Amino acid sequence: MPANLPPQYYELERQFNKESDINEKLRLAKELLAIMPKHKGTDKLQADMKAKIARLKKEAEGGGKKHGAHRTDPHSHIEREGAAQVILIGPPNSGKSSLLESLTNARPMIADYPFTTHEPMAGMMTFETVQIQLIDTPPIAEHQTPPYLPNLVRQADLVAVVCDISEFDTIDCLERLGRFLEEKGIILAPEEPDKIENPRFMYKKAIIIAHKYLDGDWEKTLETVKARYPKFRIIATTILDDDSLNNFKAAVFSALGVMRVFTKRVGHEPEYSDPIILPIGGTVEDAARLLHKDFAEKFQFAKIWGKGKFEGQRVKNNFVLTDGDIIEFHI
Ligand SMILES: Nc1nc2c(ncn2[C@@H]2O[C@H](COP(=O)(O)OP(=O)(O)O)[C@@H](O)[C@H]2O)c(=O)[nH]1
Ligand SMILES: [Mg+2]
Repeated sequence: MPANLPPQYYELERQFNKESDINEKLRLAKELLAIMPKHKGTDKLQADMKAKIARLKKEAEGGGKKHGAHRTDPHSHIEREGAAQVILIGPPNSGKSSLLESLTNARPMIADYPFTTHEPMAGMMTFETVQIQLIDTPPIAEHQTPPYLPNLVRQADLVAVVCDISEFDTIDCLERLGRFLEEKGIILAPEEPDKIENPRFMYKKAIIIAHKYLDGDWEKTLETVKARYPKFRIIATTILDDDSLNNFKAAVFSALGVMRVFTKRVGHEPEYSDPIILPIGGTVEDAARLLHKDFAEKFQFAKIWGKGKFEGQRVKNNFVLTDGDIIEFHI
């Protein structure tokens, strides 16, 4: 009985055979199984693919390594620190490392020639007492992109695409980058969709950093970028202007879709230096759970101070918080 596989199966299989990163290979194997038509003619293929997936899973977890091949690259995961992880990606020389250096305590290599950055590097950026992790990466460029890069993009909470608007080929660079990620199953989007239309793709929220503004023919290029990507948040930055760097921080915070809630103990001032960070729309109970996993069951009620509330208003678990609220738990 013929297998009758759809054309995209063969395309995906080609990618699967080429791929050397173990986690990416595992993902592609799962996709291959998912799009395989399920009937008698594919019984054997399905069984083979399930066996492959089991083997790859073992390898990815570090066991069952064969011939020393397909080892997971140590760069394919960076431990998240702070409230969120934001990855800076872009073509060579666009200014990713310079942004990391200007915005965090990290000290990456910076030079006016491409491919200075060989490894990802993380640093912590502070926005109004919120700690956000930034990751600088090697460039995305034809045949030179490190195989672990798509994995890092998948794991990040937000993608900041850094392009150089003092150059003439900004749009080409952005389009190439989009195509590269799409081939790896990632679609950069201005917002993550509520409903996934095609499970083959992972949608990642992204903002565009129009870097090196005030240089070259930047005004014209910025307009072109805005016209080409009308739905995306676009922030013009240069390391030479602190206001633009502050705009970057504010835009990242806003794009993350999170809010800060400050806690206070009864009879004490609020603790402004260490807010609880939770998704917009989060409730009193969510905040309690983030404070400690058992805490949500323990407290009787909470009091809230903030915009549009009575001072010290008494609220229940399901009360929806807003950015900047102060909360006092009563046990
Ligand atoms: N004019 C200008 N040059 C910049 C700016 N940011 C970085 N550069 C320069 O651009 C070059 C590439 O920077 P780098 O951070 O290494 O880019 P990366 O390859 O994307 O990491 C270096 O010569 C930097 O000094 C900026 O805001 N304005
Ligand atoms: Mg660099």
